[in-house]
Amino acid sequence: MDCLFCKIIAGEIPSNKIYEDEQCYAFYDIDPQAPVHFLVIPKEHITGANKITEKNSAVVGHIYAVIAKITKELGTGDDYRVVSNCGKMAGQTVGHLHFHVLAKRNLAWPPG
Ligand code: IU
Repeated sequence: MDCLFCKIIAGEIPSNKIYEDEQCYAFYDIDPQAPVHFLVIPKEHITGANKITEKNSAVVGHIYAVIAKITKELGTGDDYRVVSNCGKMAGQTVGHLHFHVLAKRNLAWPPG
């Protein structure tokens, strides 16, 4: 298993865990880009947003529900941004589908 995020799920690489269930795992980003910055990843190894299919997509809806629950618990209000970088040009550095959640600062649009 070469995937860094699969290793985080397995506890082989440390992470600051926020939430876990049978389908997904959430942890604080080690290089935060906002006062609140965490990642939510599916436990199933999906390499990126371009590999979401009708067959494996249910976890994505679940992840958005988990994000709504976590942001409420963290007191971010209803203001947050969810980002999934796909591919090198979009800034993806880890080949395991992940959703960044950024909050508690004004976020510019468009992103860089
Ligand atoms: P990206 O969209 O693939 O660039 O996001 C990967 C993120 O994973 C990036 O923000 C890293 O800081 C973060 N991260 C982490 O939080 N913990 C780790 O052990 C590793 C990466 I490796």
